[in-house]
Amino acid sequence: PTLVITMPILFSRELLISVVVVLLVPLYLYLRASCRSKNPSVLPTNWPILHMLPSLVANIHNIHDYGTLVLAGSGHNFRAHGPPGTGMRFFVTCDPRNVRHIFTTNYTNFPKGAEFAAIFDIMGGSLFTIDGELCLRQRAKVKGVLSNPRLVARIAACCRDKVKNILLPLFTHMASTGTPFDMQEMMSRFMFDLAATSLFGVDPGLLSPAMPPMDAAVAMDIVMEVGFLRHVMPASCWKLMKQLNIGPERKLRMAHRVLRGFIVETMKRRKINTCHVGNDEEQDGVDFVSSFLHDPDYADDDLFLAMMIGYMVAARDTVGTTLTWFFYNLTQNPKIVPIIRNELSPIASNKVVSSVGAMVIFEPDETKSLVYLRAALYETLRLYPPAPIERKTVSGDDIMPSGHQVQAGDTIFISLHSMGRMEGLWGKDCLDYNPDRWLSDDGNNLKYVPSHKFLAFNSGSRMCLGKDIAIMQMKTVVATMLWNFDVQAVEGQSIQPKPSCILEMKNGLMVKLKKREM
Ligand code: HEM
Ligand SMILES: *[C@@H]1O[C@H](CO)[C@@H](O)[C@H](O)[C@H]1NC(C)=O
Ligand SMILES: *[C@H]1O[C@H](CO)[C@@H](O)[C@H](O)[C@H]1NC(C)=O
Repeated sequence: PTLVITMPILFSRELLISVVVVLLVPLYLYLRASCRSKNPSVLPTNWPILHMLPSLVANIHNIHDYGTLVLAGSGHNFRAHGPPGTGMRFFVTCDPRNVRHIFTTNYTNFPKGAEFAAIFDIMGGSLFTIDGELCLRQRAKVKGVLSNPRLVARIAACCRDKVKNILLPLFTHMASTGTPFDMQEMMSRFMFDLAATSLFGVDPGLLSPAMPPMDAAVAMDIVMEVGFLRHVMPASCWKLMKQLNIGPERKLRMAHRVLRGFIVETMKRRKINTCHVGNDEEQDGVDFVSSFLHDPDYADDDLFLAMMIGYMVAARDTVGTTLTWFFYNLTQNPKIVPIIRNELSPIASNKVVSSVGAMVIFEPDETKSLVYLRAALYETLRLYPPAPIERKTVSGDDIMPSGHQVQAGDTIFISLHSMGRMEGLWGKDCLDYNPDRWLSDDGNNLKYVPSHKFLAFNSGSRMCLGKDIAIMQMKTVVATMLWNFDVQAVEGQSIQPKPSCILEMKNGLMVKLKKREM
């Protein structure tokens, strides 16, 4: 059945070749035997115990859609386990009642846990992988830094300058020559620069006419892709591969080296730069890193590096991915663009444009209150949450609001991707891109939607700390882009998400730009 047909996909992946032979073949034979009796070709509508691995492996290239299908068929929740002896017990949910329980009501019972920390060992000890007391402390610190008005103002100014001085000239050139280019790569370069600038006060210049190699950005993608494989593999399996330094683990190790090198190098450049500006105290609050340099809590080199990598992931991958999906959706839904332009037009008409055909730049402050633009971004985040899954561990036996029991040690996967696609949550048109669903009846305000239903920025005590910054950056890019250009997707490309902890597009997004006549 399905399993047998799709196994070659797995074999053809260079990543898994060595392990497959050693570990997965016996497993595969076992699972094949157990699947025969269960009629796996029919999708389960209510499958209390799913031998997860075979279907997962068979569908790994399309994991999010598969999860959505199973979650929709099973009433938003299902339990799964790996073969006996692997100790893999999962509860998979996209039910907002359970999400509220896990993230808020009984939050302390659902830490990220040791396995999550092991999967992202590259950020070990940093806010992104820790729980409990330690987390409270680090979180308070990061929150303080990210809400410093000087830092926020500097990030906004930096975003605006980068749009004006680099992005617009570059896109103008692309438009004039009609050259198709990969929007995902551009956004990835752009956000890498912005994230690094707000972090270190140093611009790596990935988005510049020279288009330098983007090794560190690629290394970050590898961290997220291998992290994803680690999520779906038995821990013993990837740990063995790590020890043997083979397959994806080898790639990860190299990526780690690249990232370390990048951070060390950038810190050196920062020193040189700050010598001209003044001493570190003057720099305090202007970039993220200065608040950590003199803090004894972060004196450890490894922890410091882990923090920086974590911050780069949080700030760069998320926004870059959302922007790419946003532009894709707009190309598929041409009706939306004039509505956004309509919202921008009072701002644009107040500007004195220096010459005919000159570009209009929207300042971060000017787009702050735009409701429809925000709704359009939320709609993209609903369908394409950059972090498509959350993982939690159960610390004590508990009963979910849905009635499901979970046991200490179980792993919970929350599919954000599926959550945005449940008819039961968003209605019959749940798969349509429709910003209107976010608007109040008079259309002048946003509707209140609780974060346990719209989980893109997380919910409860671990809410994203950069939400406002992210929205500001996205609005600034989108407003300026859409006002000045028509964006067209190149026809005939296959748009699919990549199996990764960040919902990037597997093959990128080729677009063409046309300068708007005004
Ligand atoms: C569209 C953009 C963004 C989205 C969708 C997003 C989403 C998220 C999510 C889902 C988490 C929770 C991760 C987890 O616990 O597993 C998170 C945490 C976090 N985000 Fe964001 N984020 C975005 C942009 C940003 C930006 C631009 C920054 C920084 C300027 C940022 C800073 C953080 C930090 C520091 C945390 C850690 C909070 C904690 O663990 O307690 N995020 N974000
Ligand atoms: C929270 O979790 C604990 C287990 O740690 C459980 O005993 C308790 O019943 C749960 N509380 C609620 C409100 O569900
Ligand atoms: C955006 O809109 C289309 C058309 O409504 C919808 O089918 C899809 O789910 C959304 N995403 C993409 C990539 O088009």
